[in-house]
Amino acid sequence: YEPDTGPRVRVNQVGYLPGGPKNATVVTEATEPLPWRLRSADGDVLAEGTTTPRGVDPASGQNVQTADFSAYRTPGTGLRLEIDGEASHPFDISGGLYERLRADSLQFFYAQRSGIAIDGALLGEAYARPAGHLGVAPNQGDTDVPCQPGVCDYRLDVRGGWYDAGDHGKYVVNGGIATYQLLSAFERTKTAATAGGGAALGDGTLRVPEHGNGVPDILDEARWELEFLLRMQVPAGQPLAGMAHHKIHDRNWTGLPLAPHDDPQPRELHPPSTAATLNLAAVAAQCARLYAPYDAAFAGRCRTAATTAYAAAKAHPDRYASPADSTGGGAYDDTRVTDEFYWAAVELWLTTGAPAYLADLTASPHHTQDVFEPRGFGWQGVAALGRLDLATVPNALPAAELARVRASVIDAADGYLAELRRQAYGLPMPGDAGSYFWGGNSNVLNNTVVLATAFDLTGDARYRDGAVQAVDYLFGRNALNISYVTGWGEHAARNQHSRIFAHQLDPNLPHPPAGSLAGGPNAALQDPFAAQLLAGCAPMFCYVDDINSYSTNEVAINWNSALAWVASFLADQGAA
Ligand code: 9MR
Repeated sequence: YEPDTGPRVRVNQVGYLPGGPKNATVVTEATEPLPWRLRSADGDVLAEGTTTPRGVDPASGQNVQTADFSAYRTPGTGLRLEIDGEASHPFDISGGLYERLRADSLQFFYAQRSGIAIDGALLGEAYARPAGHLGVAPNQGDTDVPCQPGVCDYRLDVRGGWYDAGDHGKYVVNGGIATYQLLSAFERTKTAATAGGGAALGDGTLRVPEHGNGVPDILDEARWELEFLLRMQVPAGQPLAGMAHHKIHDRNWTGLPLAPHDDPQPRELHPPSTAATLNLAAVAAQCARLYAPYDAAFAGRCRTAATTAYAAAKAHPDRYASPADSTGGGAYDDTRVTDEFYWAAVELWLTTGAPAYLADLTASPHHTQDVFEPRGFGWQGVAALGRLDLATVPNALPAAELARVRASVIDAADGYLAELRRQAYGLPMPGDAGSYFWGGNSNVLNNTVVLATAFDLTGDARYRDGAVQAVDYLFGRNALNISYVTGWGEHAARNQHSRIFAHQLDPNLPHPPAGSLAGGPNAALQDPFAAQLLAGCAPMFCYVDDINSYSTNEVAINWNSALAWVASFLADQGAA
């Protein structure tokens, strides 16, 4: 299998911010520096310079050189970079580059909503569909869902929320990190100097049914999931009251395509877990402080859920979701929950100021450890979420403590900066196969969140430039010359694994909406399609834009939430 990788000059196909870094990579046999030329859409030479030989890039196996044209700052469209007789895909230089991505990346969540009809007038007629999983035949849920045999003898109404990914499952741990990132993108508008007070995320900024209700649309979208997460809590009076069920999904895996309202499978609640319970505690605590100005009753419900969930987790600290529980839905297993305890304690303390949570977070091993790993945080490792909020959300930590917390974010950002400079393709993750795993594109973005936060904390342009540069990789500056975001860039992924957006299998169905992020190269090739097609691939080549490859090319709420956070940051930098 030889993918068509297009021109050997690899750029961010979306483009570059006028005042930002502008880097490209060329695949070449040459080992001596080469001349580069930046050309206008009309072919005029706008700037020229010389490349830097970088040798063989370990993740791609390619001999590469890099070009830096940051000094050119004039806005333009349809520009191309020419090196070694080859011209790149066209790109723009513009401050408004990422403005629409801010909304596109968030619209994905509306498209993933369960329990509500998707309005074609809002999202485009191709995306209109009836409500899924409201108990209307052939659906069997999610309004009155039993537990798996032997797990409980009550039934719960767990309607709503977002479908996790290309499947119809709903998982509290992954809903947790995704909701956190949307709420964090909103909360950042209260503290970050470049966030313009949050107008760009306010009411009327998204195409959601709730626009015009006086509440910022990003909060309306996040609330759709929060209401579901609250419903997953074990009711008072039942065994394990206050804990959260780990997940709810089909009894058996279904095929593709399958519209949510056509899913005939029985739906089942899986056992409560400590990790899910702490995810609920953390995001419900965020909810309590962020919705208070808009809906005091809802904020109060969140606060109660957060405190009861946290107490239940402390009473049952070792209920782990089984790695074997992956029939009909993903496992989302996790046997180390000290990081979830830390994150939940942080959020509860930031919201309530109660000394008991401060005592818990201070006693956590994560409070003094480096929580930022080279390959980024994710649903299984969430200590960084707590640390980032402790560093940015106003709180009463003693000055020296707060300084140490903030310094840890900046140290981590220094590490990611050094890493992206080492990489010929500029990504802020180590250059070996270990960086190419299931959903790794979201980890690239999560490291970008840390760079962006370091900029918000310090105002030091090196971190902003690092964050801006890091996304070049996702928008086409990579071995496959592909943008991993649908609708963004000349050559972009659009056949992501999804039961809903299954255009590749049925031309009457849409592609994923613009702004949908693919999981990305996965050197472990964990689906049969990729394993057969891509056997022996160099890590950065272990990806295929085919709907069958769920381990390299799925969509997922926790990946798009990372994109949404970063897109909002980038849009702010273009405007700044
Ligand atoms: O994102 C998850 C990834 O970290 C795991 O390695 C993988 C296998 O367990 O599962 C991924 O999550 C999938 C989930 O299990 C089911 N819904 C689709 C998710 C994205 O592929």
